[in-house]
Amino acid sequence: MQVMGMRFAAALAVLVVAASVQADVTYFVKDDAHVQSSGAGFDINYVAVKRDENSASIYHRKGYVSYDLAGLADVLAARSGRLLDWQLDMYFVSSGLGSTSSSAMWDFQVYGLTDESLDSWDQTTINYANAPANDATDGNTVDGTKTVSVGTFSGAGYMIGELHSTSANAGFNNFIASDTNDIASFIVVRNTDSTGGNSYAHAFESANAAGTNSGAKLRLAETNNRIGTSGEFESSTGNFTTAGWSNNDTVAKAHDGIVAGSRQAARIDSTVSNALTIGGNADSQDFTVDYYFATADGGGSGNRGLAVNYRFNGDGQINLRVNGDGNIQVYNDQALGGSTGWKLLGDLSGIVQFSEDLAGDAGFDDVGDVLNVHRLKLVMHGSGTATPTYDIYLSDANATTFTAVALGLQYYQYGVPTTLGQTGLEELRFDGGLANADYVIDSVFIAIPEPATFAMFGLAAMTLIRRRR
Ligand SMILES: [Ca+2]
Ligand SMILES: [Ca+2]
Ligand SMILES: [Ca+2]
Ligand SMILES: [Ca+2]
Repeated sequence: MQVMGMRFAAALAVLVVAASVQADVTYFVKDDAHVQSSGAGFDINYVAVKRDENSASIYHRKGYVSYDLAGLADVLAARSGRLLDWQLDMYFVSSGLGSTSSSAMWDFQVYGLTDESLDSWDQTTINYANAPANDATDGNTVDGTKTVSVGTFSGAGYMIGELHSTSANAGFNNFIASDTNDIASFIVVRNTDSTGGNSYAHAFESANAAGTNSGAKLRLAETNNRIGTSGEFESSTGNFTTAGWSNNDTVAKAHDGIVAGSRQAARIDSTVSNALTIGGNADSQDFTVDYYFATADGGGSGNRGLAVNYRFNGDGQINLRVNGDGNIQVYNDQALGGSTGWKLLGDLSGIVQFSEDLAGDAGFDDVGDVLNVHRLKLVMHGSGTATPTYDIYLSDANATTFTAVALGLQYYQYGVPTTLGQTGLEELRFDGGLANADYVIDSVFIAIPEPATFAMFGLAAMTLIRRRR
C-alpha cells in the first residue's frame, strides 16, 4: 500500500521542476535587451546587433540575453548517457534600421559571460557603459577575461524571418557546465561591419514581443537521438506535439511532463484501440530505446498498463508490458527463448510502482494524483546473428539511474531477427488498444547502435544493481 502523503509530495516535486525549467529541452529568456554605443540600452521587441564601419561610431549595437538555469542538474540527470549539445536559437525580424543588399554576407558571434559576478544585469537598466564585459573599443569587442566564445553563425541580407542557431560545439557545452549560479548570460555581436553602403542593424525577436517565436531560446539538443525533438512531445514553445509520430486515432493526449526539463508528455489513452508509433531506422541492426513512463494498474496479472512493441524490419518484435502485478514482462512464441507465453523477468520484478488518477479526470498530473515515474532502457545486441539478445534496464520510481537489469534476453514474438533483412527497429509502438489502463511516456530516445557514452553509463549503473532472482 502506498503512503499517499509521500507520493503526493513526490508528484508535486516533479511537477514543480517541470513547470519552472521550461523545456524541449528549451529555456526561455530571463532578460534580453541591446545596448548602443550612443550610450543607451533598449528593452524593446527586438535585440539589435550591429558593428558599424567606424570603431568610434555611436551606432554599434550588442545584444544581451540571459536564462534561468535552476534545476539544470535534474534536467541533465534525466538525460544521462545521451549525447547533449547546447545551442542558442534566434528568430530574426526587421529592425527597420538601415539597409543591406540581399547578397551581403554577415558573420555573428555569441559569447558566454564567465564572470558570474556580472550575471545580475537587468534588461531595464542595462546600457553601453554598464553592460557586462562590454569592450567599447569596437562594435564587436568584449572583455576576453570575462567571456568565452560559445559559437558563431552567418546569414545573408536582412535575414528577416530566418531562424539562426549556434552550431554544436564544446565551448558552449563547457560554458553551461561551468555555471555555478543558475544564470547563463550571452552577448551576441556582429563581426561583419557596415562597409560598402550596407548600413543595416540586424535584429532577432526579443521576449518583449508577442508570438510563438518571442525571445531567443537556449536549447539542449540530444544530438544522437534518431527521432530528435520528437522524443520530447513538445514544440519549441513547450506545447504538446506528436510531430514525427503517427498519433493514430488520437490515442496520445497531452499530459504534463513527467521528467525534469519536460513541459509535456504523451498519455496513451487505453480507451482508444490504436497506437502511437514512430519509425526507428530501417537500415541498421542493433539499437537502444530509452524513455520514461508512468503507468496505472492494468488490473490482473494478465492485464497491462504500459504496452510497447519494438518491431523489427522482419516479422518479429519484442512485445513488452507492465502487468497488473507491476511486473515487466515480454512475450515469447519463438523457440529461441524456451517456453512460450508471457515471460516474467525476475530481475525486474517488484520495482514498478503504479500511478493513480485519484482526481478521476485522466492523467496523473493533478493535485491528489499519484505519479510514479520509471526509466526503461532496452538495448539490442547481435541482430542478424543466430542468437540476437537484448537487455532491459529499469529505474526505481522517480529515479533517473537504473537500479536493475535483465540481461541476454531471447524472447521474441512472430519472428527472431537472425538475418540482416529482419533486423533494425522499424517501428516503436506505444499501444492503447492492448492496454487495460492509461500510461504516460516522455523523453523518448532512440540511438543506433547504443552510444558508447550510454554503454559506459549502463556499466556504471550495474555496480549498483540489486540482483532480484
Ligand atoms: Ca527584454
Ligand atoms: Ca552563470
Ligand atoms: Ca516532454
Ligand atoms: Ca488526474
